[in-house]
Amino acid sequence: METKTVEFSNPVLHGKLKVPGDKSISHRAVMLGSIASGQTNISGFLPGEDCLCTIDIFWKLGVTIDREGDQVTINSPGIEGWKSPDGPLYAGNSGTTARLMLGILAGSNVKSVMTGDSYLSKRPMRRVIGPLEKMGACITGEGDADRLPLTIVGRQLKCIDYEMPIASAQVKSGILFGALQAEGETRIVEKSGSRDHTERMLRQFGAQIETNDREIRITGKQVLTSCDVIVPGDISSAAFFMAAAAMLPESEVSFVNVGLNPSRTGMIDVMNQMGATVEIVDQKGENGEPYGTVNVKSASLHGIEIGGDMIPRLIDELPIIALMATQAAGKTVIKDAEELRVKETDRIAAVTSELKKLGASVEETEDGMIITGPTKLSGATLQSYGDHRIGMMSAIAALVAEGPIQIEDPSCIAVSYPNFFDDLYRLTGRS
Ligand code: SPQ
Repeated sequence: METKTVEFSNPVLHGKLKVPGDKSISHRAVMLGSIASGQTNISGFLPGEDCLCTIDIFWKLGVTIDREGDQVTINSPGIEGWKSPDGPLYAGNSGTTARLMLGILAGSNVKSVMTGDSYLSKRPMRRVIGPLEKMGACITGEGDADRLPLTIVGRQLKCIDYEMPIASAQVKSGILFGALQAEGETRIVEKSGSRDHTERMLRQFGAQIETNDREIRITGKQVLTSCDVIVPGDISSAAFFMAAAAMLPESEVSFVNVGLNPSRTGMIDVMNQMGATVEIVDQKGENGEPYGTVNVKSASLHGIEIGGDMIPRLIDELPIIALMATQAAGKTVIKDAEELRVKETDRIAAVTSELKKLGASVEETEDGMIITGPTKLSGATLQSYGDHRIGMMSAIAALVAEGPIQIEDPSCIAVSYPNFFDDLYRLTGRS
């Protein structure tokens, strides 16, 4: 197994950072651009492994997609013109690809088999298959069809009235994609507001969709109109360097072109509550996805409680928030975050175990963690668990630890942030 050693001596972070495109938005742009007939141009696309899997799947369905760096051109015959693929559709490590594609394929007229890597094949799929079955979907697999591989026989779906038992943008989006092809009006009531990129982008592609607090209504059989999509930088990727800049004395980093969709900015709110100096200096793009520049300066941090409706707004940032909490004075309590247990790995168990190896005071709870700080961290060998967010948390830990950190299996970081180490070394003045 590949191991990477990361070590710094009194690092300071300085400069400007333009993080790669938002992963959630990049997936959805390829999906909606392939459902619509005609040409869709995407700029700022994330060329990470997860999103490349999504592109590959649409190639297999008969959509022409050209990519040069972060520019993607889609020429699609529209969902009606797709063909059944010759082989399996491989979603790699990407839960977003698998769960959203289940909704799309269920209402298409193709037959396909969805597969994934060993990590994705352990993640639950019934959460999206359940409501899709109520719409008439035909999705089969081993046992109760909760895991990949799954066979999807596309057919005419009908609308549904669905109250979501969990706060999940993937489940909501899977249902919305099914509803787009279904007969009648679908109504979804969210448990807690999750990221709304699908709703925003459906509007951009000309669909009628009504949202009112936690209720969403969409009528099926709508024809989408292809368009141009601009993908802002991923705040979940920026979060690693935002936390680093806050923790390291004398640091100051300006994050340009970073996505500021309110359903994703929990990290900024939590950093402010912890005493960090975070400032949004401009904000643009109100109609599609808001984005702007965020400045972060080092500050002395203190512990807080994070739970409830805040959780879906920062779910992917919790590993780096946990690391930041080891450097904050007092107790940080993370609760209501049991969804972390079904990510690329069980992120509650993984974060607790790896932070303990560094000497942090962390207690695992059923739905989160309790971290007491500040603690001086020391070097150690850390596992990534094949999870990009645990890999990046481990690399950022090297900025605050005394002694080297060896990261086992760091290649998973390419799933969402292919140039992560280049940016890390550039901001610390080592490039
Ligand atoms: O795609 P994947 O593997 O599920 O990615 C993760 C991540 O950390 O990048 C989660 F593991 O992000 C999810 C996120 O946690 C992406 C996502 C989306 O694009 O809709 C929504 C969230 O998942 P969920 O289950 O809460 O809907």
